[in-house]
Amino acid sequence: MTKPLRVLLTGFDPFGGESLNPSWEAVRRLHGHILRGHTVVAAQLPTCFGKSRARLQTLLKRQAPQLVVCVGQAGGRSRISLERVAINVDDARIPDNDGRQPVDRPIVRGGPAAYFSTLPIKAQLQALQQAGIPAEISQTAGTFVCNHVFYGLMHALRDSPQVRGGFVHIPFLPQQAVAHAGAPSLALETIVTGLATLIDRALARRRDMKVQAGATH
Ligand code: PCA
Repeated sequence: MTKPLRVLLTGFDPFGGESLNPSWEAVRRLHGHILRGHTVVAAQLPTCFGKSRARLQTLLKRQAPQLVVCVGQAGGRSRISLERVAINVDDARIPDNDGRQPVDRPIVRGGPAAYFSTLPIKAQLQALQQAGIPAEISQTAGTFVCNHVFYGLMHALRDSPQVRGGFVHIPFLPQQAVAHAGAPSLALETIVTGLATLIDRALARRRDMKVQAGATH
């Protein structure tokens, strides 16, 4: 039997007084979609240090995906942000959804200072721009739960170079921006199309990689 091809796409539950999280609203709309022969599995992570990473580990084991894209809300940003790097520190400005607020704590004791995303972020940026969707490369995913999950993901994938993974931050939805004067927002449909576009680009690159690998043998 051939292995099922899967993309794991995660979003978070609401935090910081919001009634929704655009990351979950967007990823759940892609659940079950087939992209380049891969079934998208959307799952929600709690906005909690520790628990979020544990849930992600379980999902990685259960789904054995070929590609993993974790998505989170970055209120105040105006574009889809393709994160370049995850750093080994938890440093929370506000409590998480369990009331925990770690300060200057390593995520993995003795782990590397940082991991790079293994998503083709420059190719994805280009694809998003060509589709008319505002996007950017971001050099920091912060030090809250999103960076925690991103670092946990890349640590979990460190010995699985065939599985690509990374993190994407998205702006508020327009209905959230109503309560935040001056905050930029993106429509849900734009974000959903953006995520599908960047997943498609990453899967196209996987095929390129395989063709290249095949050519050298
Ligand atoms: N954004 C937070 C955590 C959950 C989310 O959606 C962050 O940027 O860390």
